[in-house]
This record gives sequence, C-alpha cells and structure tokens, in this order.
Amino acid sequence: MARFDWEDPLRLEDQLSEDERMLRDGARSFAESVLAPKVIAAYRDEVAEPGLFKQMGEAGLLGLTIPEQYGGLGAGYVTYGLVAREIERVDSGYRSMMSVQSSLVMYPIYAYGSEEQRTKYLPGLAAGDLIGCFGLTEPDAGSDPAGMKTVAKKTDAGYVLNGAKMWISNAPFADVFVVWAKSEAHGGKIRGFVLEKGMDGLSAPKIGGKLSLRASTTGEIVMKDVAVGEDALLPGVEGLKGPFGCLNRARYGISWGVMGAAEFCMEAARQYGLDRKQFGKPLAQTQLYQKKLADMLTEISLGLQASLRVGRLMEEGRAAPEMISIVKRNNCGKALDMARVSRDMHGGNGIQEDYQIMRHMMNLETVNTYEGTHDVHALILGRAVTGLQAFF
Ligand code: TGC
Ligand code: FAD
Repeated sequence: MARFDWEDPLRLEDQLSEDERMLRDGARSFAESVLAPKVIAAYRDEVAEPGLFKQMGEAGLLGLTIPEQYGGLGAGYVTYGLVAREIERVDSGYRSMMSVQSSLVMYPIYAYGSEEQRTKYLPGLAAGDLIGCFGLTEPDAGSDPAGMKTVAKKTDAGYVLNGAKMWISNAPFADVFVVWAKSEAHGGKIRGFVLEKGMDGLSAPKIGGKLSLRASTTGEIVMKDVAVGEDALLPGVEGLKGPFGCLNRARYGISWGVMGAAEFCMEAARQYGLDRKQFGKPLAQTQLYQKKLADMLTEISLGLQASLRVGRLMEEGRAAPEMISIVKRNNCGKALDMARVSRDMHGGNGIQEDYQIMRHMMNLETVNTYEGTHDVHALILGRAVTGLQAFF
C-alpha cells in the first residue's frame, strides 16, 4: 500500500521536471529569505518597495516565460505557476508586483511589440531595472473594459492620449506604462501604447486607504494630452483580445498563487491546533477542527492539480480562456474561504499580525476581485455552457 503524505497528497512533486523543481526551490528560498522577514511591517506600514524588483530580477523571477535573448528564462507556464505559489505563500501583494511585471507588461511587449520595443524594454524589465504597470481598468470601466473612455488621437507625429486609469498596481513608481486606449485612427478599436515615466501630461498618483494588498502599491494613471510617437503603439494586436491575452497568463498565475496563500493558512491552522489545548486536549484532536483541515487539504490538492493541468495545456498551446476562468475563479474563491476558516480556527490570535492569517485573508479579497471578479468568471463560464451571454 502506498504511503500518504499530507504535505503532498496527490504527489504533485512526481509530476514536475527536475528544472521545474529547481526553479521552484529557488523561488521558495527567495521568498523565505528576502520577503518573509519584511512582510509584516511592509503590510502594516504600507511600505512602497520599488527596490524589490531589482532583487526579484537578480533571482530570475521576472519574465520567466520570455525567451532568454530578451532577458527571460524561456521557462514553461508550470514553472511560472510554481513560482507564483511560492511568492504568494508570503503575500499576495508581492506576487502581484511580480505577475504584473511578467504577464501584463513583459508579455504584451514581447507578444505584440516591435523588435525595437522588445530590445528597448524587455532586458531592463527582466533585470528589475525598469518597473512596469498595466492600465486597463478605469473609474467607470472595471468589469466592462469595453466601456473605457481613454482615447488616442492621431497627430502628424504619432498620437495624443487622454484619459484616466484606476487601481493600477505598481503605477506610482513605474517607469513603463502599458496603457490601453480607443484609437480614433483605428476605427475606435482598443490599442496598446507604451508610455514612459516623465512624459508631459502623465502622472500616477498613489491610491491610499487600502485595507488589502498593502505591501503592493496601487495608483491611478492620469493622461492629459500625452503626446507619443508612432513607436509607442504596440503594432501586433487590435481589440480587447490584446489585454485579454495578457490577462489569460496573469489569471492562470494567480490560480497557483492563491493556493500558496491557502497552504500557508492551512499549515498555520494545523500547527496552532496541535499546540493549543482546550477542554484538556489539543484543538486538532476535535472532530470539527479535523474536518476543517480535511476540507482545506482537499481543496488545495484539487486546486493545484487543476492549475497544473491548465499549465501543461498552455505549454502545449491547447488551453482555452474558459479553462483559466475555472481555475482563477475556483482557486481564488476557495483560498478566500480557507483563509477565513483558518482565521476562525486561530481564535483571538487569528486577528493578530504575527499570526499572518488575517493579512492573507484581507489580501485574498482583492485577488478574488481583480483580473475578473468571481462573478465575472462565472458569467464567462455560464456563456460557454449555455451559448447565451448574460453580461448585459
Ligand atoms: P467579448 O465579446 O467576450 O470579447 C471581445 C474580444 O476579446 C476576445 N477575448 C479574448 N481573447 C483572448 N483571451 C480571452 N480571455 C478573451 N476573452 C475575450 C474575444 O474573442 C473578442 O475578440 P474579437 O476579435 O472577436 O473582437 O468581450 P466583452 O466586452 O463581452 O467581455 C466581457 C468580459 C466580462 C468577459 C470581459 O470584459 C472581462 O473579462 N472582464 C473582466 C475585466 C478584467 O479582468 N480586468 C482586469 C484588469 S487588470 C487587473 O486586474 C490586474 S491586477 C494585477 C495584479 O496586481 O496582480
Ligand atoms: P465593478 O465592475 O464595478 O464590479 C462591482 C461588482 O459588480 C462585482 O461584484 C462584480 O462581480 C459585479 N458585476 C459587474 N458586472 C456584472 C454583471 N454583468 N453581472 C453581475 N454582476 C456584475 N486593473 C488594471 O487594469 N491594472 C491593474 O494593475 C490593477 N490592479 C489592481 C489592484 C487592486 C488592489 C485592485 C483592487 C484592483 C486592481 N485592478 C487593476 C482593477 C480590477 O481589475 C477591477 O477592480 C476589477 O476588474 C473589478 O472592476 P470594478 O472594481 O470596477 O468593479
């Protein structure tokens, strides 16, 4: 009879290559040595840490899937997911910093950019010398990005952009802004533009007052007559499939990342239950406590297997966006539930920053909302099942 290992219940380890395990272990060691020691204070004090990008770049964590000639590692999507899991085991905000840079800034420049744009930006972004952000959401266009108001008007020299983006990760300290706008010269179709810090009319004020994802800095992007040359346009894509192509990759990474946060919450609850005695015995020896751990173990095992499957299909070029909706939606929703349960299992201590559960719980509220809310992914899947779209 095979032995059961609660730390690897469905033998995920056996399904990974040696290279995948090696890069995963490197990310774990970075997360434990660099990120974990600072996260409690960073979250409490809402510390902006642009310097972390350089450290992530040196550790090879930025643009993992981008070919080596542009500074990436040319790694597969399973590696990317495994790394997201390790970083988010510490904090969703740190994973956000990394995944925006990799999937939402480097990927579109690589996939839709000209050769000049690739060579100009990608090596610096991979090294963490440049920091990127991705502007799709607007104050009046969140779940419905087609309703965006940002416009690009054609001029003799290039384009002039006007508009405002909202809730943009990394924006206040970004050097490179991938921004999506309706281009009048292209029949009002959505096009991508690469803007740079310091351009006249471009600003990125910080959004304060967040009670979630506080270790990641979020801002607006305000564009007032920002004039750019023709070389700022991403030539390779037109329409919403441009930003959605990037979101597919980021959403997939999130599906792994949140499982890392959930694993942290589950392992903490297990240890707490073994250590804490009430009514003369460890909490972990009660039926209710064990049921909660069994539910968590089950959801995490299934969530990881599903993400692994989608990652392999992505590597084979056979992943449909709806598959990504399944894992983004289910893993985020389940991770949030698990963090709430773990918070409860820690009793009063569960609200303390030292136990770290409440921080994960608060972060996961954001992760359940961004990159398509839980309900928006339900509607994407509902449309696939019925053939009827229920968005409007
Ligand atoms: P719809 O008619 O469905 O599609 C319009 C065009 O886009 C194509 N498309 C996709 N292409 C590639 N991948 C996908 N996943 C795609 N989904 C759609 C589609 O084929 C079509 O192409 P074409 O050539 O026919 O024009 O568009 P819709 O307007 O009805 O969309 C509806 C909906 C709700 C699915 C979509 O708008 C949606 O997903 N909304 C959620 C918005 C969202 O996810 N925003 C994320 C902002 S970025 C962010 O949150 C970053 S946080 C990062 C961090 O800090 O970690
Ligand atoms: P809304 O779209 O107004 O949704 C509000 C509620 O209505 C939700 O519950 C939603 O599910 C529901 N809803 C919407 N439409 C329907 C419908 N048709 N039927 C039923 N229910 C519906 N965006 C970027 O572009 N770049 C970033 O880097 C970025 N980073 C972010 C970082 C943080 C910390 C946060 C909080 C957000 C970030 N976002 C970013 C924005 C994020 O993607 C949006 O918040 C998200 O897409 C939801 O949009 P909204 O906030 O406008 O909510």
